[in-house]
Amino acid sequence: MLQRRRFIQTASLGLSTLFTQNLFAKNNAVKKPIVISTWKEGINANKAAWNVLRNNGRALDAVEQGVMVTENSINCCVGLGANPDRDGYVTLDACIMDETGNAGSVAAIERIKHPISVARKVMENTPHVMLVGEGAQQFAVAQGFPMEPQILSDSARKAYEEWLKKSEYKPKVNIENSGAFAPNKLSNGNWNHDTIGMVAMDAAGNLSGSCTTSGMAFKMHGRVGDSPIIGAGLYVDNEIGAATSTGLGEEVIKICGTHLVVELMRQGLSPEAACKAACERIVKRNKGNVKDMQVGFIAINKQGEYGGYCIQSGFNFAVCYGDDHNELIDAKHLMP
Ligand code: SD4
Repeated sequence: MLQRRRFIQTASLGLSTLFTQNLFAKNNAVKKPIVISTWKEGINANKAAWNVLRNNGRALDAVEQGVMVTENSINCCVGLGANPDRDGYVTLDACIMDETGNAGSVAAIERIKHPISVARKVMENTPHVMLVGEGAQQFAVAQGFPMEPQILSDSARKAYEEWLKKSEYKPKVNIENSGAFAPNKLSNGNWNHDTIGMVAMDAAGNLSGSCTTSGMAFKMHGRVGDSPIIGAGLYVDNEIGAATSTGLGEEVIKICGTHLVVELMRQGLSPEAACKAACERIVKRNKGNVKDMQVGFIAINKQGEYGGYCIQSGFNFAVCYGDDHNELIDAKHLMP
């Protein structure tokens, strides 16, 4: 009798363990490490981040080194080669956040090649979160970053000269540029973008994120968008997930976009559903008048699930995980 009871106990224990393990495998198959980033430039940025992650590196190092590739790229409008503001100055914004919830940010910084690394120094070496303009530049120099010459890249100079003819500031969907011409169109026909946002989870299961941009081309001097704002362009909560954004920054700031995405994931939404809900919030706030407005969000959660969503078609993001799998995915969009 005793033996039979013990058998039943063991059998039921076995079954429930098996059941839990199956459920775990199905619902909680943690995909890590993993890195995702905005736009096509994300593919190259992911490669650098992946080098860190696949060698058991820290997500924070991965997201810094990943977006530095884009800041360095001459063919991309993220770093110093980017289009200037309406007064002819290239001003850059960036922020970074680690697994402990620490954050650093710089805005409207000029003549510094890697704003993302300055943002990291703000996080690690100051009691502050954000430095702007001249103060950010002074800090960067004090930390050993060289001041680069104040010159526009060839493509930026041409675009600026063209823009000056009409001097119209009118953001265009998926171009983040101004006027009827499209100076960000590359010779290979692809669009170029002025922001990269990246979020990653390392092998230890820790999350971090980064975002860096030249902001909207031909913006007012001093204008700062969502990208360096913690909770707008980037948010990381190591218990839940991480999100970043791109597109018309003013709209992202008004809904605290990435903080919203992470909080929606906390309530149980998948990364894609959370990104979609944040896009819907923008559309609703604008009473559906979003014809000329693009915003895209991407996110990962603690289970290593990822997703993205945007308002208009045309936004894509790069996802890298597993066996060096690095793929560009077209985000689903709200508007037809
Ligand atoms: C900004 N969100 O400054 C940025 C622009 C952007 O691709 O994402 N461009 O508003």
